[in-house]
Amino acid sequence: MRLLGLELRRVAMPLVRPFRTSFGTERDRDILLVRAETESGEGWGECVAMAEPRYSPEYVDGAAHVIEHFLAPVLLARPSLTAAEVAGLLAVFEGHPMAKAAVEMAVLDAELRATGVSLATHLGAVRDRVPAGVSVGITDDVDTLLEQVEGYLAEGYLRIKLKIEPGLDVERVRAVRERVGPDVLLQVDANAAYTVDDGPHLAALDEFDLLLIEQPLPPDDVAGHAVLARQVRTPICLDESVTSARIARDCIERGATAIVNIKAGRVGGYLEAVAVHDVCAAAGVPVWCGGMLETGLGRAANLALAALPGFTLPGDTSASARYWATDLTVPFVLGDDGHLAVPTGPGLGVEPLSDVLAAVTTSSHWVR
Ligand code: NPQ
Ligand code: MG
Repeated sequence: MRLLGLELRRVAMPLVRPFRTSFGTERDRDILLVRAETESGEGWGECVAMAEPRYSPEYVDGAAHVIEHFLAPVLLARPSLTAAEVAGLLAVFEGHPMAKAAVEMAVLDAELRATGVSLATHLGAVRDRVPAGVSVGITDDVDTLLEQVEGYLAEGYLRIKLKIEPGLDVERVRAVRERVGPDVLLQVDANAAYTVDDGPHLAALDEFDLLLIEQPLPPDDVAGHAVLARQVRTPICLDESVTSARIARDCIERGATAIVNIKAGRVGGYLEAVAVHDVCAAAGVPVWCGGMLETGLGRAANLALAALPGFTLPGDTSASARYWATDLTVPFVLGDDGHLAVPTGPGLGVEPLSDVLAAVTTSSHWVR
């Protein structure tokens, strides 16, 4: 098919509650959506870059700029294009995985909608529903944290992830574990807030029977994670460090990670995300699907990915209501069993609701 244009559309979405991590507090999302216009119909992509370069070097204005000036021209110059070719064509540019992933997602959605195939089927899904976990931000005090955790458990979430940082870690986890009891699946995410010298301190988390400790050290400290893995009994799970299938294999071989968080935006697209899944499956390493506070578009794609066979742990794929009072798509709702249904329609299986899209759009720019 031929790509005729890419629409770069910005939407402003208020979060239902502030989300604090070790790198900052988010109150609203300023999200870049990419609409691919092709000869055979349109497709949607969502860029997971934040407004500021805190989680990774990418940020939303930068992503829009690199798409407009570098990525789009390469794809628009092709007389015909398939989604499978996008990553290879864009590989001439260094970095910018979230921008590349958003463009590939839009082309892939257009292609699959044109052929009537769901993203889940295309990626190799083996499930029609996935267990829902939830990521709980750092709170001002312990009581608020316990209240939020109990609220999510009452809603039916099957796994709780607590954001931690130095000083707000061991005692917070102790309080939650004491409150929820031994059977609740519990894990923590440090977003790179510690150093390799914190090994003995992080080993104090071992007594709380956590599923994993996510990304304790900076993304480039693979060696440090391998050292840490020998000092703590709780499995280390890398997020920020894993930027490709090749690096996933390297981190596993070096003993730096026993479990992997997969986010398509971080690795340059859903097709590379499948490659990360395959590397981990071959090594016997469990994976789960991360989240980046996506709208229903990115949420739909994450559910398709999370339905692959190697995703044996509940992910950060939560219901729409975890983040939004009004989602951009038909909302994803938690079933009584704490699962979310994998979309079955062509492509993403969802599209923006036109009235909501119009209400939240702050700008639109076509690149042709
Ligand atoms: C993580 N996500 O696993 C990320 C971090 C994160 C659900 O914990 C705006 C956009 C705010 C992306 C805050 C979860 C964000 C963001 C946190 C990602 O590390
Ligand atoms: Mg993380």
